[in-house]
Amino acid sequence: MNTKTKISLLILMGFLTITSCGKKETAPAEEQTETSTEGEPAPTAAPTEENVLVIEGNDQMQFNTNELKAVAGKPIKLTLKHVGKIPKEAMGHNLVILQEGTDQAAFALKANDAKATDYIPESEKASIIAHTKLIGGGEEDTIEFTIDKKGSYPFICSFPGHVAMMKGVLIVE
Ligand SMILES: [Cu+2]
Repeated sequence: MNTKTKISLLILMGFLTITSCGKKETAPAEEQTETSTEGEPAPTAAPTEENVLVIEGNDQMQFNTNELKAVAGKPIKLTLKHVGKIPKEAMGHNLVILQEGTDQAAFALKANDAKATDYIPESEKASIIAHTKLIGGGEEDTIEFTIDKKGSYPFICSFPGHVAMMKGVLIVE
């Protein structure tokens, strides 16, 4: 007995789907641009300020730098720190900023005789732009002043004998 298996062929009719690509893009013509507001930068924990200077003097009769830099026409805040231990009678330090072209040696000689005014010679006031007070070990002093004219201004410690080692230049740009 032959089992005739009728295989019915299913004719699959493939439908050709014609997809017409008629895309209509309606893009927004205008893009909104946000105008950024000019806000102040977010405050930081330790803001960096211009014209804030710190210089140290020690028991070895030395400043820790011989060059300071500042911007003209803006207040300068300068701090002198005595990081040593010796009292000011024996190892006093100050920082005296002098006019350009001042004869430092001549100034220092006058300063030697000005013990009563902490070695700031009254007769030479015209040559002094600014100065700290005389301090001893562990002390510090901060002064504020402004220099309008760009230039190189010598600074010294006017304690007797110190100018030989304790001197430098403040560059104002
Ligand atoms: Cu000194």
